[in-house]
Parts: sequence; C-alpha cells; structure tokens
Amino acid sequence: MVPNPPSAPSDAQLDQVKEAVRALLHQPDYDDGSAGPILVRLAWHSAGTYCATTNTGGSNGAGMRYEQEGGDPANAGLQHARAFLEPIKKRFPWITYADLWTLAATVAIKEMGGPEVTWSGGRTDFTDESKIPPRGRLPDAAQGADHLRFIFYRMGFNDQEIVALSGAHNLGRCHSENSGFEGKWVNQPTRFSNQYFKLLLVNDWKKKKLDNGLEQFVYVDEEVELEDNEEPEELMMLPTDISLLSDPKFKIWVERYAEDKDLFFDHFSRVFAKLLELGIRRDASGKVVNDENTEGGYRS
Ligand code: DDH
Repeated sequence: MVPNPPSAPSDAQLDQVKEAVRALLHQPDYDDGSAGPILVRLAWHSAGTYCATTNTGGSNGAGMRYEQEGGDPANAGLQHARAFLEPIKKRFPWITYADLWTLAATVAIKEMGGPEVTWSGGRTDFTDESKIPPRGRLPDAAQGADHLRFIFYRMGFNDQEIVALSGAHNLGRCHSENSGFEGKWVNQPTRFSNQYFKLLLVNDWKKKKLDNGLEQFVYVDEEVELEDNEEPEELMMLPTDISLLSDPKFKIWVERYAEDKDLFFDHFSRVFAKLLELGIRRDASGKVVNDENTEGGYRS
C-alpha cells in the first residue's frame, strides 16, 4: 500500500534545513573555501535540462542520482555538491532531493551576498530512470551566441534572461578535471556581485589555447603589485561568456548589468526563481501535480 504523503513542511521545518545549509557553506579545504558556488551549479544543472516543447526535463526528479544523468560529462564535479548535501537529506528525510538541491542554491546565493530568490517546494524524486531526459541538453562552453539561444530558448528564456542567468559566473571556477577549462571569472568568486559584467566590458580578453586543446579567454592584471615569487592572477572567460559581448542584443544587457547592480540582482532573482520552477506543474493553489514513478510530495 502506498502511504499517504506527509503534509507540506512548516516554515519552521524549512528554516531548519536552510540553517543546516548555511552551516555547511564554509568549507576551508574546498576550492575557494565555500560550497556555495557548486551548490548553485547543482541546482542549475538539475533544472537546465528542461524542454518547453516536450515538457520534459527540469528540476523535478533529482535525476542526477542516477548514472544516466549524474554520469553525464556535463555534470562532472557535481558529485561534490550532492555529497555536501547528503548529511542534510539524512537529517531531514522528509525533504526530497529535488527540493533540497534547489533550496540549497537559494540559501547559498543569499549567504554569498546575492539577492533573495523566491522558492516553492513540493518537487518529487524519480524512483527509476524512465523520466531522465537525454544527455546533451546543457550548454557547451566552447560555442557562441547561436548555441546559447538554441539551448536557453528551448527552456523558455529570452535574451535578457540569458544574460542575467550568465551572471552566475560571478561565482566559482572552472576545474580542468571537470570541464577542461581552468580558472575563475572574478577575483572574489564566493561573493555574489555584478563584477563578471564589469570585467567582461573593461578587460582586454585574450584567447588562450590550453594543453588539452580547448580555448578560453584570459586577462592578467599587469597593474597589480606582486610579492616575490607570486604568479600574476589570471582571470578567465569561456567562449560562451565572450559571446555575450560580440552579440549586440546580449551586449546591451551586459552593459546595463555592469552599471546597475540593483537591476542585475532584481533580474537575477526573478530568472533564477523561474529556472528552479522549470518542469514543475502546480495546480491553482501552488501544489505540485505529481507524475508517476516519483516519490515525495505533500498532501494539501
Ligand atoms: Fe556555468 N559553468 N555555464 N552557469 N557555472 C561552469 C561553472 C559554473 C556554462 C559552463 C560552465 C550557467 C551557464 C553556463 C555556474 C552557474 C551557472 C563551468 C566550469 C563551465 C564549463 C565547471 C567546472 O569545470 O567545474 C555555460 C557554457 C553556460 C551558458 O551557456 C550560459 C548558469 C545559467 C548558471 C546559473 O547558476 C544560473 C556556477 C555557479 C559555476 C561554478 C561551479 C564551481 O564549482 O565553482
């Protein structure tokens, strides 16, 4: 017999989960000292498989727990994010993975100095691989503006939203062992800001071929005074990031977000909330309409 689903968690229960996420963000031995950036990427990749035409993919299901999605080379490295959150799932078993992954990203964004992102719960977890979308739906960083439109229009985003979402590259870094690319976009990669857009515009980005054959763009600040033996700090941009400069419709938004941090925060918070809802069907009261082969979800 299928047990009745539990009733929706109270605000106090959700606050406990958020507090637990806050408590794990500080990770002195990991990357730049924070789990925040990779938690944001986990939520984005969980949702970014969405296809509006077929209404498949999206943030429901937490399909990355299965090899078919978790083992996709596009998701390399995200096992660290899932491992960071596993103790919280153990402590609060009533929350689904799909809800935990998306909620954790909103907590991380806020804690890193970013905007409040509206989040609603009720996602369910797949109980098998039948609903996992095909691989290849996430963006390829080696490509340009046409590819960005192809990928993000499929999810239902417009040009302004594509640029706002790309501002998440204020956070974190590339790791050669994950994507083949290397380095961070901004000097303070655990602080949410509009610095990514400013740097895109002001720096003279030079193409650099990596040993693995991939090309990225780099900038070295020659003005910075260095201690003896200190290497100059190189910042990077992916080819997809640079395409936001070369495409006039994207560039307008890069310029606006570079000069107006509040506007960027406002647009980012809306578009990230929209991203987290991709693939989620809710009834008029906001309750998720669940699919077969999933578990979790709440009684109204
Ligand atoms: Fe991204 N991203 N991303 N990204 N992303 C990488 C890292 C991070 C692309 C490629 C890469 C978004 C859009 C794009 C974050 C958030 C978001 C890496 C490096 C690559 C490559 C991974 C690694 O080596 O570990 C491309 C291409 C796009 C695009 O086409 C627009 C979006 C929309 C978001 C979002 O969150 C809204 C974050 C955060 C990271 C840093 C992760 C980390 O471990 O640090």
